[in-house]
Amino acid sequence: MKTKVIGITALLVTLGISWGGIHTQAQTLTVHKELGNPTPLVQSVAPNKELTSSKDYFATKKKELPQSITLPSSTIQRSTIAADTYGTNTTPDQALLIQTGQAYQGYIATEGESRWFYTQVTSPAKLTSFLSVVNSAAIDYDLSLYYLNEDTSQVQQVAFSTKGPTQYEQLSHIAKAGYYFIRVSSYQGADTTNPFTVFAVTSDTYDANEPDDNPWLAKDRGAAPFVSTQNIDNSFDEDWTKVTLTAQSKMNLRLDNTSTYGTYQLQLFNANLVSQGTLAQNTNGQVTLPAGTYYIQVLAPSTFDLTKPYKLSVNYQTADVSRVTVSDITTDGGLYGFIDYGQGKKWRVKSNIVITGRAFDATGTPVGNAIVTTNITTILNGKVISGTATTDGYGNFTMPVYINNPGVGQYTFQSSRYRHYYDVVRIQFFNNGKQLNSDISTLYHFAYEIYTG
Ligand SMILES: [Ca+2]
Ligand SMILES: [Ca+2]
Ligand SMILES: [Ca+2]
Repeated sequence: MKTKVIGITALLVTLGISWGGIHTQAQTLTVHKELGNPTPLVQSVAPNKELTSSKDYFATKKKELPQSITLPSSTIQRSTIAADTYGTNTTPDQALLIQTGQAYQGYIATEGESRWFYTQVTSPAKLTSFLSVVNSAAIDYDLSLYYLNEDTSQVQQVAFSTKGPTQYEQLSHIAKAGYYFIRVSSYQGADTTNPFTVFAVTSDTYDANEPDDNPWLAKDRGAAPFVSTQNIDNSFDEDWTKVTLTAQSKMNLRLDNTSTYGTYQLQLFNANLVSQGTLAQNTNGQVTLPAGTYYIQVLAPSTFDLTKPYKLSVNYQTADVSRVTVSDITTDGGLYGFIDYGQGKKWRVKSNIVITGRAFDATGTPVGNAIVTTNITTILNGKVISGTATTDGYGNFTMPVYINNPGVGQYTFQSSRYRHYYDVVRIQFFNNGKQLNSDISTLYHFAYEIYTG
């Protein structure tokens, strides 16, 4: 076995030297992902684009590529190759060496052909490979990764990415030291004018969910709520999660990121890999989704921070909210209280307030994981102040609201030594865009006071 290992290593080194300068053209390309212009996920909107399509992308099996290929020993000593404009690396034994971190371009001349590349991983690492494809609905190239078993001279498939036309392919694999073969294959069409670009990069550190760079590698969370703490370990890293809903559900999504260097984005896909929308970091999103399989992708569109993990939280609202009750509203200004200035008992507020309450469905059962929003309509210029909160498992919510608009003092109240000026302002509550019944509908918005002696 020992001699065989040396023999193959020597072969690869030979290939690298004799072919590397001729056919593998390291490009100083700026490789970037075409992320398209997906629409933001907006709370209370159910995008569900093209869900009526009966064709489940993942149920449509593409023809299988071989799981393992034995390198023919007769070609090992071959030292010359025929010139071919579009590359002769059509089989693994003719694979071209690529260096990690560099992008290479190539062409596929005939539908069904492949172009093979290989790279050496010198110590265990996460290996990420990316394929930018020809932007044509008639051309579908796929990407797969094989590990060279030096004992058997077989290359064995360890990962693949087989999305549809115009979609880039990406995969990741926790790699041992050794040789990895990257296959770009034509599932449909070919193009000798527009090249593909293939790229491989290694990461020394990575999160525990890796490899998870595409829907086939996605972590399966079923229908259960979850919180996933992960990081983006290179600018191409994508972290995919699969969820399966057994009934129509209101899904809450949130991507928390405290890094000041990296900016992340969440995108939700249906089973056909059609985007349902994107969600910026540190914002709440809720979508109503029919039963089915969905994929959540987290990536860094511009900058990433290896050292600061992000937190992806997904849970499901348990029922439709019908009403809320408010048990407390704290405020700044020494004005806390549920008082009566003359228009009935109301909570008095100034600017920094916290509303504590609970959400219920039509039968009076508390609703967990519901996003409750409020609108407070102040008097000055009619400015509407909004707040939002998510209920816990028992329907309780705590909602900070900053009323950044002063009261005008449309009413007065004379106390023993002070005259209070205040407004009576409307407060409303919503869930999924629908106004809720609530036990309060107005607040006293304190403006100022004058000492009257
Ligand atoms: Ca493809
Ligand atoms: Ca990651
Ligand atoms: Ca990943």
